[in-house]
Amino acid sequence: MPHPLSKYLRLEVFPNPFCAGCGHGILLTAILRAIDDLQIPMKDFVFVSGIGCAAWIPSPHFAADTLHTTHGRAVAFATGVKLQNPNLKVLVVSGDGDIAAIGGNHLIHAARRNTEMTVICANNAVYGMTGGQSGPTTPLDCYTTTSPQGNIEPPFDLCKLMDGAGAAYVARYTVAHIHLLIKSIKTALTNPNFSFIEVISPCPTHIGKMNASLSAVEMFRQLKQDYIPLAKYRKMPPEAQRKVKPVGEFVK
Ligand SMILES: Cc1ncc(C[n+]2csc(CCOP(=O)(O)OP(=O)(O)O)c2C)c(N)n1
Ligand SMILES: [Mg+2]
Repeated sequence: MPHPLSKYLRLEVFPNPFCAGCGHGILLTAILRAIDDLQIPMKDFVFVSGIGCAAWIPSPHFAADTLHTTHGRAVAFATGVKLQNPNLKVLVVSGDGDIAAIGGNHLIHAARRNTEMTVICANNAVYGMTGGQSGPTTPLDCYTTTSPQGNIEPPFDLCKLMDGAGAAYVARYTVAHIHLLIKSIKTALTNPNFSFIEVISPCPTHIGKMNASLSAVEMFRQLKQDYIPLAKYRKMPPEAQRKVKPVGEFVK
């Protein structure tokens, strides 16, 4: 029996390029499930990505119009698409390096201008495709190929950044919160404003290997321990809050 989502895929490009245990494949499925639930035809979408492992989520996998652009410029290309044809649904899917490092300025100004699009940042806390360098969301003390003694730079909280820049919808989930993530993608796709979703996606190949040789399974367990629903998080004492991060809808 064919997979119920296979009608949305270019099956000839499979198997996909993601490493075993990478969260990006789960995010790929979550996006397609949201689109399937909403019954929005693929011809209404343009999917835009930059360069990186996460940029492969829509392109070449989605059987739709996809723009696989240059590193850091996905939101800029997406803005151009939306201006040219406002009837299109524009969905940007790309990595933390792409969206928040080299592409950070495009991101904050699209939020400030309330350009109608959804931006999904697949945050694996590292430049995955280029060999595991630290980036703007790498946690303090985390070992990467460019922080062999532990990362000394504090990471951005992307949701706070987007809130501050004026985004109309801001949420964070992990790939271990799949039902809430699909619901959030549906909310974003039906919101006629700038929407931002940060999706925490484990990278066992770089972060796992460099940090206590965490396996993919252990990294998934850690996601469930470390990311706490917002309502519960708000009731925690400050010392306990410092050890975890909230998931949920921060701006709606
Ligand atoms: C202008 C430019 N600078 C740098 C690169 C090299 N480069 C390609 S992908 C990438 C980082 C990808 O990291 P991220 O966006 O977090 O995606 P991931 O691979 O982690 O999913 C870099 C630095 C490039 N292709 N173009
Ligand atoms: Mg990354």
